[in-house]
Amino acid sequence: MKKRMLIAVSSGVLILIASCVQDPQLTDEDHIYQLLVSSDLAKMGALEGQGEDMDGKDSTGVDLPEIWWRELTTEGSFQIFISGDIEAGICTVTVNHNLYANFYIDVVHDQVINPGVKTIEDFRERRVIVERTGDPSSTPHGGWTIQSITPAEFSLLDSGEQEVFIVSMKLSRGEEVLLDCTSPDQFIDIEDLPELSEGELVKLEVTVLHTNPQYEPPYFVFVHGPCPTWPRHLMYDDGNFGDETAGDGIYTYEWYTEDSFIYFHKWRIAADIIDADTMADQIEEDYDSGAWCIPVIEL
Ligand SMILES: [Ca+2]
Ligand SMILES: [Ca+2]
Ligand SMILES: [Ca+2]
Repeated sequence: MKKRMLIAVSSGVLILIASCVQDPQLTDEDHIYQLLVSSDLAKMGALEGQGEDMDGKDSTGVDLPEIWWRELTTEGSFQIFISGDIEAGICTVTVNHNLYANFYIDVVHDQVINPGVKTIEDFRERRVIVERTGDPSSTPHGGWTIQSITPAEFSLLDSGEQEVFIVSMKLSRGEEVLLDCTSPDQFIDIEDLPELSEGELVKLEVTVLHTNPQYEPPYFVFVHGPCPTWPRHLMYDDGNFGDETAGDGIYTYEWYTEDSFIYFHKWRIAADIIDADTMADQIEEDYDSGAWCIPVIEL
């Protein structure tokens, strides 16, 4: 099986720093590392939020687990890889922060929480453009600031096992498109990140891919964010919840923003696909999921 390897090509600088550097003469690499490790814009979350009670079925009567949730066990070290010319004062940084978690799933509809556990080993990656915009000697982080970011992409560490993928995510508020992302490599200027306050009607539309569908439906799609009551909800392609066209492959969830986060301090919105094979039982080690996650500026 193919294991994903840390990206490390010869043209760049790989930096692995376990703790804060004490040396007063910090290098630019040190400053950039500390900027990213301390920034909410570079963090990637763990999609731990729980979901609404589906009573075991979606709106079309398809069986869903009685309950499921993810629980972080440990995170890998925060790793950055810098490419571009640091001397020129602008560079692209790839941030990797692996995720080790448990996927608790209860498919026995007996009104008792008696889940099985599946292992999650995820590779999370985000790219960030940083620029030196301030005086290196008198501004934080040596004058380095974050200019733009890609979505955080969650994929399986064992990439050969992955069959489900997010393909696009679009967030809108009425006619206003707040985010239209068609690639995990798409940079979003931090000035253009979605800005939301509580009580706004927003809609997330997502397209996905399953490379080897075995079930009907082949997968389930979820939104994580400041959603009603629970921070996680099922997305629909059946004409409900703001979905414009049933069965067109665009999964939708429309909601009034609400501060439902239990685990998180900062708002973010994620699109999350889970293989139906993963959801069909609570005993097989067959966790398969992919997600994109973007920070949201809370007004
Ligand atoms: Ca149960
Ligand atoms: Ca649709
Ligand atoms: Ca299975």
